[in-house]
Amino acid sequence: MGNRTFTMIKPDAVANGHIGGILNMINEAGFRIVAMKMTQLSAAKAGEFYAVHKERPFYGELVEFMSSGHIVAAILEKDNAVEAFRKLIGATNPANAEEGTIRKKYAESIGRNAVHGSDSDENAQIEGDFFFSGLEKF
Ligand code: DAT
Ligand code: MG
Repeated sequence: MGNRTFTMIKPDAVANGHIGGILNMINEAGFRIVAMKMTQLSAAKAGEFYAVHKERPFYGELVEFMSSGHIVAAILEKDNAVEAFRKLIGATNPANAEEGTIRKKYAESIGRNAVHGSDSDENAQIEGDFFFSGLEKF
């Protein structure tokens, strides 16, 4: 068993019909999907999820966008999952994302950038727990 990371397919990618394409890239990269659900965040929940960014100038825009439509939340497993998944998604700004990354292929802009990926093992645990109960994470 590898370790775990947390991802969301963001409202832009869901609305644009890219759930299947993104899940295919995740599978092709060797991640096991441990848990997955489609849901929509309230503005309050989106604000809580991104609380670490609340002093940043883009926070209001980020919360509005992330609560604007359905998202797909998932816990993924692979050796070195956090780092491997950050590599697969590519740079925050798709203009800087490498060829072959999810954001290069699917992101519209730095704000509407198709996917989330946890930035540490600790945050992967916190973020997975935000969406999934213990019974859902097998
Ligand atoms: P990442 O999602 O690559 O971990 P982050 O944690 O720095 O990036 O920021 C969280 C999200 O906030 C990011 O995915 C999109 C949005 N964001 C970041 N920087 C932004 C900016 N300069 N303008 C608008 N949105 C931004
Ligand atoms: Mg981040």
